Amino acid sequence: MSITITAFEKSPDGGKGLARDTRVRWALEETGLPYDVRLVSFAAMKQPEHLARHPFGQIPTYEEGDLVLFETGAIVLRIAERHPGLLPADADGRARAIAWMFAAVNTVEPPILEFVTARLFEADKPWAAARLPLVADRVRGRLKQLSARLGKPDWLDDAFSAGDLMMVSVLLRLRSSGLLDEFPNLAAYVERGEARPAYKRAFAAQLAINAP
Ligand code: GTB
Repeated sequence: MSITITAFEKSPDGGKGLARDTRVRWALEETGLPYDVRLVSFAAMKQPEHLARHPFGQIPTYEEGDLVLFETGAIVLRIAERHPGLLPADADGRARAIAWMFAAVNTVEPPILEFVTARLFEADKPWAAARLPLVADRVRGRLKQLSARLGKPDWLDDAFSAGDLMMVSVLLRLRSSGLLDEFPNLAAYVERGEARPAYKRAFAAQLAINAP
């Protein structure tokens, strides 16, 4: 069954790999699945054809035969459940990996998004200087907890899983802020993710489209 995902026609990040199609590409590369990419402009994302795939007019989406999915957590889970390489074989290990996927998008990503929004998109607001330290501290709080839990091991729960793929993808958004470097084990964790051949292939594929 052929797979098609959608991605920005031109990502605003100019190829830093921060748009969310990268995590889906990464999952597909980890499992060795071939895929096609349909590039969409910001205007096209809000048109009925794309809204039929994604109710919120966003990327990425995932098409596999009659199945159309949105939300990266759901997409990566679909890939991970059907193809070896991203979830442990034992049921309890799978459940824990899925818990880390939810933790990434539900617990760690929200304060990071708040921080990124405050830093990059609200910097000209009169209240920006007062708000930024507050949201930065919320991120630090989460990173401190995650750092304590990860400790020294390479991955969150034994072998690399879809939980790590999602967590590393979420943390990557912090790189340019320097916040990640306050937690050396998390910075090293993210580097381990980026060093995986599958991540490198995913990154190169999006860069080929988005490089300025
Ligand atoms: N919860 C959804 C998911 O996980 O799939 C969120 C999807 C989402 O936010 N998609 C963004 C989008 O389509 C692209 S990734 N935005 C357009 C819109 O809402 O109109 C977010 C993103 C965009 C740009 C950068 N960047 O330039 O650095 C980074 C991340």
